[in-house]
Amino acid sequence: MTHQPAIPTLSAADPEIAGLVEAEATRQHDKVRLIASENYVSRAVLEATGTVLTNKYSEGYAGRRYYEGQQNVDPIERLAIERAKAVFGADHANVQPYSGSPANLAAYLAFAQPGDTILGMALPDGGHLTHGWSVSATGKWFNAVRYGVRKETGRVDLDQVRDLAREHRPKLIFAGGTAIPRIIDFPAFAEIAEEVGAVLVADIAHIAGLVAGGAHPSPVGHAPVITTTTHKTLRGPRGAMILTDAEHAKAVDKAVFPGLQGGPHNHTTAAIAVALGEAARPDFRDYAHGVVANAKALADALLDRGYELVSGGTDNHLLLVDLTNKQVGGKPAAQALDRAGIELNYNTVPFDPRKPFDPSGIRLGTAAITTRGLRPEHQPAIAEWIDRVVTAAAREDESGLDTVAAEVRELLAEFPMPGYVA
Ligand code: DSN
Repeated sequence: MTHQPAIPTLSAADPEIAGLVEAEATRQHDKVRLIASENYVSRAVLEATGTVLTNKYSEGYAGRRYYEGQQNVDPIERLAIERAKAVFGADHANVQPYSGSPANLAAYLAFAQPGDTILGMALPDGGHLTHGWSVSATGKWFNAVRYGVRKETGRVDLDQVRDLAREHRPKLIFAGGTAIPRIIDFPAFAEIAEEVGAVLVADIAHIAGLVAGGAHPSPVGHAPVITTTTHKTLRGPRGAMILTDAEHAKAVDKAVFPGLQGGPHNHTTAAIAVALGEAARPDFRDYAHGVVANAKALADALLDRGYELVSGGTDNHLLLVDLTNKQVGGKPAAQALDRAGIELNYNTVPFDPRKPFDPSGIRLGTAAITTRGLRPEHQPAIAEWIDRVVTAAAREDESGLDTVAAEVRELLAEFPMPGYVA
């Protein structure tokens, strides 16, 4: 038994599922987890997600529900809301969106009509599917115009954002994405949105924990609508929130329920409240700054080994590595790294000549390894492992991967994982 909290009843009732859960706990323990959107939640958050709150329906909002029996759920949701408002300094919070994509859909439903023009970051440049990419409902049901990054700098091209906004007069402008290694200039986006009369939606899913911990500038006061998942750098359960100013609160609440969703997932709401309680503590500020320090140290160590980073480095938790000069695609590199105990994802890089399913890059993030307790002095070793494996992948040589995996396990054995006991 390795999973914590222990799962003896599940093991007896359904050994097949329990075995896979145990194996996943071990897998998460034994790998350097560098997927930029993942983390390790605390044991308190894990416990909250596994409670009887999952049995309860609560359509509506606290004090205005469509089902009886909300004596405990109402205060839980109110606590989550109050903690979200306090952590981020927002006027209003809705903690019911099931995840990041539904949270973004709520912004569309609240402030645009099908066929309206919206402006978002192109997916291959670092945006998200729900910022209007063609295969997403948001790209099919809205007239999506897309901005990107400058080729010379790899940074968001704010001149292009302004030009496109002036030309197309979008209803919504999305700032944020999934592969942006640099600080997002929320005041600049706000100025553009104000000029063209658009609602600025800051999607801070990746950086929410950094914002909460003071390691990235906050969009509050610049973007009237802020969407975020709760499970990335914020280190909560899988879920989402929308923060708004007072003016946009009612429309967002109506869009989430009854516009898009039925009953909120109350066990998730409780776990979000627990995670926000953790994010309000002073040690979370150390965590957020530690995430950035680790990312910068990993970036420096990879640059020293001749790796090309989009934008030349990082300001946050995330690195985007272009492997073109290493003569290997992102996918075979990511697969070899996973076999060697280093888990990340292959990713397009801006202006990628290769296909999204076989792109030129890999994306790395330091949220999970920082939770685990790794520090900047550990990053050169991680970069050295990455280099050994990428070099081997370029030669299609698998012989050294098990050795790297063993070295990874040896290092990680010193760093306890919440949710696992050896
Ligand atoms: N899947 C998330 C990520 O990895 O960034 C975005 O939805």
